[in-house]
Amino acid sequence: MSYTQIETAPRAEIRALQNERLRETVEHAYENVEHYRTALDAAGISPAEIETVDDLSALPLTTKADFREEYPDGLFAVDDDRIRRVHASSGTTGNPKIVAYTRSDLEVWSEVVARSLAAAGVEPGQTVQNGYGYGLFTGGLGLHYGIEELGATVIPVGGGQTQRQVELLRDLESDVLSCTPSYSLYLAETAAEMGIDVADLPVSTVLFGAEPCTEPMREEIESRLGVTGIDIYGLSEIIGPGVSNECHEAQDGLHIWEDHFYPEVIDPETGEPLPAGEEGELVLTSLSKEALPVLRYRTGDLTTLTYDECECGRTMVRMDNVTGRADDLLTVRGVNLYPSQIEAVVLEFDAVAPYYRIDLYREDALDRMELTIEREPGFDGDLEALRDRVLTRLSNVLSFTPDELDIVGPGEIERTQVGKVKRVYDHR
Ligand code: DLL
Repeated sequence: MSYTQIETAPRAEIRALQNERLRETVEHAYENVEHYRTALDAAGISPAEIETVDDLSALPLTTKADFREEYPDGLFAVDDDRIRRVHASSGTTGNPKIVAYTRSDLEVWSEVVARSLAAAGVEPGQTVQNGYGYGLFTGGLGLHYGIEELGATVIPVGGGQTQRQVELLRDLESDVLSCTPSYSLYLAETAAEMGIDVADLPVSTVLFGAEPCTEPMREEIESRLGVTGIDIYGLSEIIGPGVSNECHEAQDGLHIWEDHFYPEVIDPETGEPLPAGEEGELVLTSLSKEALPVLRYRTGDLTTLTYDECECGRTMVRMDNVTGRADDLLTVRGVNLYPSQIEAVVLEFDAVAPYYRIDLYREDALDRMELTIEREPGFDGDLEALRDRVLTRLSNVLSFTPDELDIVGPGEIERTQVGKVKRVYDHR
């Protein structure tokens, strides 16, 4: 069941609403944000020329660098007294991106998160243990208010305190756990150490997001925790979690709540728009934001759009699960590959646990990659033979083998207990 009527509306109705909201958004951004006024003037475009979403590609793209340059509030489009909340997203370099919300923005946010939960199969009256960090990160509070909006009960546990989380999950009998995919596995592992099998607990859904999760990783989560794993996507600059969500009926791509966020996919090299069905960088335009309207924002996330009908009945466009970012691309001795490709290969092996790290070095002007994986606690086979099989498989699938492959014992790869998992350590 969808949460709002618009999710299943005829495409023409969605398109008409997008066009109307786009005109308002462009006008609002141009009138109230100097950055957009300057950018549109420089491109020789007046807001009146943007009549429909088909005209969008004429507008300049907005980047993470623009957010940094306009730190802290240069992109805000309303007076301070209309702002009700601020969040921040810390990148790896430079200033954090500060984002702001009016009362109306917060209402929209709660609604799109409620829609996301409903798409995930969460029902009013159920209980959700929210393990996303509270504070400046959008995950905790973003999920929190959406859970309440849906009419479910929220357990606002936040990140960390894993033993306590396990006890709460057991004692309060939560139906849903929301947290990063890597944390859900860590929680299951901690539970096992406490003598508790999460698969025996009532929790039936993990709503995971904030970091990539490949299909083999999802399968690990589903089998270890005895749950359905549903992917939730979003980013602070656009609103936070709740930009798109998988439906539990199909588990086949994430419906973008496109009456609020208009998606395009571009070629990350040339910036040219790509047709549906082709993979590229996701670009999003907010359609209803007041405090921080965003025009054609380059997310850095790689995906593909499909407008094919979905078995759940929603007519809103779907995006593929994001397993890589344009800037995650590793170039090692001239070979290009994404960490997710390595993850997908190593997790094919039952003997390999869902933890790994990639270390990159440069020695004598040559790149060197060390891959560390972890064996399953129950594995007592021949480690050398396992190494050979993993290396052969990497070579067959990716035409690449790391310079060194270490297989360490259970628990030896450091776990991420709060925030997003880090798997690549580039020492070059
Ligand atoms: O991570 C918002 C969020 C919180 C989403 C909780 C889902 C659940 P930021 O910290 O601004 O916001 O980071 C946004 O994280 O551009 C992606 O690269 C990555 N990301 C978010 N969701 C997913 C996902 C939150 N489901 C950045 N799959 C995005 C893969 C994701 N990557």
